[in-house]
Amino acid sequence: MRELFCILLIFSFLTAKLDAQKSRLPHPTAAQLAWHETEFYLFFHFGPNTFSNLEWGHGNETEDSFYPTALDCEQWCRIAKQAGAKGVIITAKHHDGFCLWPSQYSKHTVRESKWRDGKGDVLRELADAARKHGLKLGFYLSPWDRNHPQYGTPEYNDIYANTLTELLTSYGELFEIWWDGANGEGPNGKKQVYDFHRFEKIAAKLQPNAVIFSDIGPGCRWAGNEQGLILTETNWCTLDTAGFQRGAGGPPQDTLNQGNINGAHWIPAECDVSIRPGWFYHAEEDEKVKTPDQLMDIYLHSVGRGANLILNVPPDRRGLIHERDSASLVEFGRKLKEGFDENLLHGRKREFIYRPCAFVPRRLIGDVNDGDLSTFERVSFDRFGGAVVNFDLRRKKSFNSVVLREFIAEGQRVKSFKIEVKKGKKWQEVANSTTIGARKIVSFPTVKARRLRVTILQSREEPLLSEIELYRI
Ligand code: FUL
Repeated sequence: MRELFCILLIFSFLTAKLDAQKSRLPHPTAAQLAWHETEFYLFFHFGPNTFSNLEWGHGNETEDSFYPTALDCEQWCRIAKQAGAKGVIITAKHHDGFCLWPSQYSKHTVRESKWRDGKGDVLRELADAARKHGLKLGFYLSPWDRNHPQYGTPEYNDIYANTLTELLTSYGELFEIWWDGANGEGPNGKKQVYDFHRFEKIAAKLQPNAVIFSDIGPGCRWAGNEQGLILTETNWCTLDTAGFQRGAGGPPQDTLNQGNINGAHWIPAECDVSIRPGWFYHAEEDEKVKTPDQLMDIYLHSVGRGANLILNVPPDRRGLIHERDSASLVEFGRKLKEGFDENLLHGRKREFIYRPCAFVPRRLIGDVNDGDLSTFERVSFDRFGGAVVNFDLRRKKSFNSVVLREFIAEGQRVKSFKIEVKKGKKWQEVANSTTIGARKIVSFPTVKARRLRVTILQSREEPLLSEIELYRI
């Protein structure tokens, strides 16, 4: 009898594990998983607009107008590191068509300028600095081009394909390629019909580890606003793209912000925002640089809601990050580090959790508080009557934030959850929310308590949690 029981137990554990693996839910590619872990990176809008004080250059700016007097991409990268960013993305070419590298497919580049006697290459300097400082690199290559004589003709698709190929083969490994949705007229007054299908194929072949950003992915999606925010608690990494196009034909902005719960494709949200009102540097905005607290608020409403954050910090006419921006960024980075420094659950035992048995591949079994994103615990709606994880801190501690991470390699599952602390003999709810995804930061007024419990209330399939962390931020 006992043997039969053991066999049945083993069988049920194994089939449950297989169920988890057989899930039909959309899930990220390896490149997207790595992208999720990149979480927060800087955006650099830099080019003729920096010198003409425009946001959208006309395309007829002289090449000589681009003349940074003290360009130092190492300074950009040092500050990015101090801010806690894990990567950098630069406008290799914005809508004005000027190329920050000597592209052989354009006559409107750094090569035609007097800067560094026409021998400069901003992308090379940034790629070298990023590598040196351990930052990932990405390029924004505007499809819209207000300078190129071929724009608005089928030949421009060849030009764009060649330019993309050049970029993707000259500067090492990239983690993201940014396709802006803006599409206006070129010099001949015509709009372009882009051959995005062809461009996607080139990117997939030449940089398989890079994720493509656009309104509809395929790698990641615009979050529907330029404030850098996921506006509600809900953010699904899945999206339906059928019938939609990049730019004006994209999904509605609230859909981009929340995703589609039953969406067919894994296309997670990326929140973009500038540290200043404009995307390019304007001296008159020096007083309007976002404060460290504002940046923290944006972080909590983007990364803290399962999205990635791309924060634009436009270099100035010297080719440096302005003192005001760097001061704000460095202080923000300090707050971030300090706030998430001590995970109060680290090393704490949790109770009432359905542990997978020893027959499940060891590499996938972990504790929800082991700090290892490549492992998970199943938080089953089990014999204890609920999907509950319960922690005993051994003594009362003050805290105000819980971080949850789903094991998204197996899809996004959790629909709602709540967090409670024990006050006397009673459990008291301190927060509740909807989706979790890659990372959810839930903040509440500081409480002092010894026991904490997280209950998954609804889930699309059995919840798989990678981490639960507790902080006082
Ligand atoms: C927009 C562009 O038109 C802006 O100039 C900026 O590059 C922003 C990030 O995307 O669509």
